[in-house]
Amino acid sequence: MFTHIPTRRHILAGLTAAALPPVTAGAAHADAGPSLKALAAEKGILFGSALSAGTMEAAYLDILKTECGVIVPENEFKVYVIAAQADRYNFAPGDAIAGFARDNGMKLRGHTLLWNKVEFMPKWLLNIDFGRKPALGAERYLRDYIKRVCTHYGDQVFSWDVVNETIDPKTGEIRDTPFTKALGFDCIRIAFEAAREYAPRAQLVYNDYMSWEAGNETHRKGVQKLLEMLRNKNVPIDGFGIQSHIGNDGHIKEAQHSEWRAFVDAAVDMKYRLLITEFDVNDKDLPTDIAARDAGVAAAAKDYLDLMFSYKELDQFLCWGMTDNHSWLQGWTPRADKTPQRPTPYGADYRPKPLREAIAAALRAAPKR
Ligand code: 9MR
Repeated sequence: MFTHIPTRRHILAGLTAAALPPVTAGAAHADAGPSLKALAAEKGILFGSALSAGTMEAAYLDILKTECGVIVPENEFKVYVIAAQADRYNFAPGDAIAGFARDNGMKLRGHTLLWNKVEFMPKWLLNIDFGRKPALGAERYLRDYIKRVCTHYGDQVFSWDVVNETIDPKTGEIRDTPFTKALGFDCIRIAFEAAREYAPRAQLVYNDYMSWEAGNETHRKGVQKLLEMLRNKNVPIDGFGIQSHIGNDGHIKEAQHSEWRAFVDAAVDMKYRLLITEFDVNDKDLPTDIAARDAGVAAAAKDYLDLMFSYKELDQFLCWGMTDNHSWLQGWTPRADKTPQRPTPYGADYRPKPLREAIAAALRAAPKR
């Protein structure tokens, strides 16, 4: 089971940051011109990043304060943190992040009310007994969980990833979980309805990681079918979160532009707002050489963001972390050459990289929404 603190990567990240000379955010931004949030705001886009409770150190927070208008807790609103124990809700890690956002005048996204994937549910929930009438029991549990989480954060969370990753990329079907066993598709409907009831002013989003690369066809098809079902059944939903972990399997050269456009067009035709919720660039298939690698990452990002920003329905853009040392990819998909990944706008030295400039350039080129 994955936990929010403290992973090997966080420990390594801490060591790396500690070993480096202190860099003030001002120095890091001196040549960078306007902040990413300012560039984005000019185009009607809200820019921000994920933040994890394990990485709340001052120099990192300075970058977030300078660059970001919105924060999303990377892990702290997940059920395996909030309800790690069946009989005790733990909001403390999430509250730390929410407090940081509030204290610094940043908006807050919520991720996620139903991550409908067994790998990310606490053990006790996997073995839960929903009683003699499992459909009723499961609905009661789900509604009560969503009620507690939504009312705890109230209007501070202006946008919720209500359901995350419920489509199995291999089959294109809804994944098997204790909730789908008891309720089938209805668990998705119930999650959105409960979110509408208990977070009535929040934007409600379906979030998933199907990407534009080859090999994602079944995943895209399954997600499109789900988006259609949600509309056909009048489920209360506003937005479609496209995670955008590009280079997912290290295939950033095999983007399928026209298939991707058709997929995004279909969501737009169904009147979904669009969000990039978790942007980063996996550099696994790029060379060891830093300059060549950073150029490859920047080029892939510019290509992708130019296409995505052409959709005026897209008005939120969040990175999944702002510095390489705090990226989940370090531990998740290590490079064959064992050098650290370089997937985010800032290096482990907290200085901006070519990816930051590529993001800035894409924002400058984006049409106003
Ligand atoms: O970045 C997150 C990592 O720290 C966690 O260990 C992992 C499991 O909870 O989740 C990662 O974030 C995922 C996000 O919640 C959903 N989309 C994919 C993200 C990267 O795996």
